[in-house]
Amino acid sequence: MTAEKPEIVVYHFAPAWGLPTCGPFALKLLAWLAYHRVPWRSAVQNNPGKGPKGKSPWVEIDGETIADSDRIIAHLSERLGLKDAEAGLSRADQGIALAFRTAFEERVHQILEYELFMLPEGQEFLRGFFATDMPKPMVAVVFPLLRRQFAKQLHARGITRHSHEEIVEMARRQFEGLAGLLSSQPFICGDRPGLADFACYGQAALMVRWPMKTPAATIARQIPELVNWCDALEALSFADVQKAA
Ligand SMILES: N[C@@H](CCC(=O)N[C@@H](CS)C(=O)NCC(=O)O)C(=O)O
Repeated sequence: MTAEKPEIVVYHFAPAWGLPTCGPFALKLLAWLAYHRVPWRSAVQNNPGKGPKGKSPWVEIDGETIADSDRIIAHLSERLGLKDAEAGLSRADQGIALAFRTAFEERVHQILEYELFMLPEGQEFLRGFFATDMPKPMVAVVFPLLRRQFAKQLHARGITRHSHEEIVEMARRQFEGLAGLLSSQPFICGDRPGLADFACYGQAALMVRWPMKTPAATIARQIPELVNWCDALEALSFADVQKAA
């Protein structure tokens, strides 16, 4: 294991809503890097198709390309000898943290994409977002195709087999579950944020911070534990962040 600082370039969706990216898995990774004061260079890339797994984010580390936020974090933790707060938990609590973060990411990511691609407020944001990369007449052609692709994907993944009210209820349960974990300690992993915090933060913070009045995001913003936890994690990570040039 070497403690030498690698050259890291992170390919991620563009910033939005005061956050360094509007991609949930990229936000998890950037918050983790910033918290551990690992310098990185930002490369905005709004087309996930350019990455090796067709998903955002991915990184180049000393010229080697690695995709998937969990794999990137595992690689860098090993290489830089970084110990996660989860390592201090009992084996049983490590299992619970892993189960919670995996379920939260899978479920809330679907809800987040549902609000962005299926609801009018989200669609309006996305049209504007794509217009920063392509001429408006092209957005008018590309966006409906993309929306159709996501509609199929969300149906295949299961979320849109539920009614709108059922989806909103699922969001409420996820956010209240997280708030429950945060009711007796500042972070899911205890006094310090760990992998479960960064993973859940990536999904939840976008909804807490975006100004759109979509129903799941509105619920998230009304839960004080969630908002305070986002504030605390951001203060530890993004305040005084050391980026590579
Ligand atoms: N397991 C991956 C998930 C990455 C992911 O799903 N990224 C989404 C953006 S939030 C994506 O690129 N979606 C594009 C698509 O599915 O076409 C990770 O942790 O990095």
